[in-house]
Amino acid sequence: MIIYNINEAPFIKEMCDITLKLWEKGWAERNGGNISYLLREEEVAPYLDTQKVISEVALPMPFPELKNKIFMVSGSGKYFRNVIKNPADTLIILKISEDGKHYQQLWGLVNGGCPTSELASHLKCHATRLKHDPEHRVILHTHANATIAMTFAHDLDEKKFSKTLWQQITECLVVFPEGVGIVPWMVAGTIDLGLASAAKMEYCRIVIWAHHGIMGAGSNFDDAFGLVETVDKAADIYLRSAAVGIKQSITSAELRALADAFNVTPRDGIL
Ligand code: 2HA
Ligand code: ZN
Repeated sequence: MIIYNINEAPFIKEMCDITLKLWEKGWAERNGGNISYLLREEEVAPYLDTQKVISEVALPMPFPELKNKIFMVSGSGKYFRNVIKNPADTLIILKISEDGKHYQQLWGLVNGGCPTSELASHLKCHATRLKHDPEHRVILHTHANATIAMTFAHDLDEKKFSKTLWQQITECLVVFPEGVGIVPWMVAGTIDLGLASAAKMEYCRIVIWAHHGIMGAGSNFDDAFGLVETVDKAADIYLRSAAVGIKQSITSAELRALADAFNVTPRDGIL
């Protein structure tokens, strides 16, 4: 039974908050970026009749592992800075059908439209992260400035890239000991980009799309956003120091000592 106004729902407020923050960071120009948030039936039910399907649309590929799961997703072409002004116009709540081949619209996109063009990437990444982490819930893609810039200036070998990031701020290794995944430049919005990203998410929660942006995964928005902002800050420091000339750095031995002290295991083959 619906008892509350959905605009008051914590998950809507969280989405409004994060989209505005991403825009304020300068990482979500125009319609740049997209987010999807796995919702639990019991948190949606007080606000929405989850059995009432507005429309059913074929997915670009089947996702049987996500059947009956409910996601809130940003709309294609929608601007992050406008989400807070009109969540029902800019977001959609959808459910994956029993056969995993369709999404069922339950709410949102009241003025028409469809979920993000990167839906295949989001769903594939959710499916992959859920295999590794039952608490996983958020996939966030944004056009983080320094991260994008670093993909022009640094070798794209992801092990070298990860090590450079770890060397920028002492705590990076502790925040993302698995390092980052990197996919080469690919056409945006394609299934291939989704499959390549999800393959990286088998072993890390951050995937950098060369010359495009970053994808972060997490159990909540703080978690996913925290990862992305840590990577982007490290990239920013790298660019600043590289611009004036790097004279010294944190060594591999120092990073190993840090890993021991914080009881984290750096991804093999990086240090
Ligand atoms: O939504 O960021 O990658 C626009 C994009 C596509
Ligand atoms: Zn993008």
